[in-house]
This record gives sequence, structure tokens and C-alpha cells, in this order.
Amino acid sequence: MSLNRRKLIFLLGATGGAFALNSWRSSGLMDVALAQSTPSSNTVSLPPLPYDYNALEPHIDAQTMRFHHDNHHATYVKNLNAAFEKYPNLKSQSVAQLLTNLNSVPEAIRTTVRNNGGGHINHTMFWRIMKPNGGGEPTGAIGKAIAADFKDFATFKKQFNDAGTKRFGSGWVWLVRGNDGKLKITTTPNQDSPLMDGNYPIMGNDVWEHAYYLKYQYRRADYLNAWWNVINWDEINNRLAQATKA
Ligand code: MN3
Repeated sequence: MSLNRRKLIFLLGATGGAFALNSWRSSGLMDVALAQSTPSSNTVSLPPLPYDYNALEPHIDAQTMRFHHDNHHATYVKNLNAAFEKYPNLKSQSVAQLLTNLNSVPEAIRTTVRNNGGGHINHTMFWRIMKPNGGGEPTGAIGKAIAADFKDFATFKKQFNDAGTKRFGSGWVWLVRGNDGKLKITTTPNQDSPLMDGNYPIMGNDVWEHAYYLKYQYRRADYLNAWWNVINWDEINNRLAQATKA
């Protein structure tokens, strides 16, 4: 097993290597991290949208999806690769590893990695936790965990939407799993990742204006409400399983 792969497993905190890797691979996250941790593959790439631009209509419009993925996310990827070019030794670590230990990143590019590395992994998650004809009540382990930590889904949803509405300026609202194993709702400014605070991001909604303004204008609360119609609970269950192993 390569050092990078061992580091990757360490990052996940998994004890059953092959099993964890397979589970992670099936979630798609592994592709992102391995692309980073394989020394011969030294660039981050923009993952394709897993559905058409118009697939989340009417809740999220096609034009928003196009600009959001092809321009905003693509720019984070481009800026991150430009930063890595100056510091080739950083390419041996995944973006998640760099964000988890941001102080290890050279100061000259720390803010660039924070903003664009965060932008890259946040959006990579975001596309995957949505799907056409999604939504409904949470299923499986995430349904049970939400019921245990928030009383019920309606209570959780209300608290999540309230936190997203109150996040001042640009940022994200998250459901994270803390070190104590409990789920909690947090928000971050800009493109900051919950990983920077030692929390594992289970799901998050982008409350930057670019995520909703074309369709919802100033009505962020309406966007937050509509978003639940495109939630992909299967992928969120995958992420909870990864977090539980960590
Ligand atoms: Mn965005």
C-alpha cells in the first residue's frame, strides 16, 4: 500500500482498509481525493455534473446550474491548480487533507487554497447530494440520526433553513458530524469547509447569491425551502457512512 493511500485511509480514520476504500470509491469522493494524492496526477479537475443543467428544474434553473458549474466551480479549480504549480510538493496531499491542516500550507498561497480548495470540495459535494426527482423524507441511517439528534425531520429542516437564512453574506449552511459523533447544523463564511473546524460535512447548501439569484433574487428563504425537493438522500447516506468510519 502506498504512503499516499495509507495517508488517505488515515484521513478517513478507517480501520478496514479495503472495505473503506471500496465504500469511499462508490461515493465518488475517492476519485476527488485520489486525483490529488497520486503524485503522477498533479491537477485537480472539474467533475462533470451528474445530470443535465435543466434536471433540477423548476427548483434550480438551468442557467444558474450552467454558470454555477461551468464558471464558478471551474474558476476554483483553475485557481487551485495555478497555486499548486508554484508548490509541487503540495500535490501529494488531497484538498481535504490540506484544508484539515491549513497551517501546513505555505502562507503565500494559504488563502488561495482555503478559498479555492474549499470552493472545489464544497461544490464537488453539492452536485452529488442533489438529483432530479429527489427529496422526500430522509431514508436509512441519516433518517434515524436526524430523528435522534433533532427530534424529527421537520424540526431539522426548519433549523437548517433558519441557519441558512441568517448566514450573513456569502457562505454555506451545513449538517456536519462532530468529533462526538453528534450531528449539528453549522454555517461557514465564503468557501470555508467544516473540515477546517474538525467537522465532517454530511450535507450543505450553498447560500451565495450565485446559487439562487437568477431565479429567486433576494428571496433566499424560498430557495432554501425549494432545495429540499432535489436532495439525494442516498448520497447523503454514503457521506454519513464515511463520516462514521472516521
Ligand atoms: Mn457556489
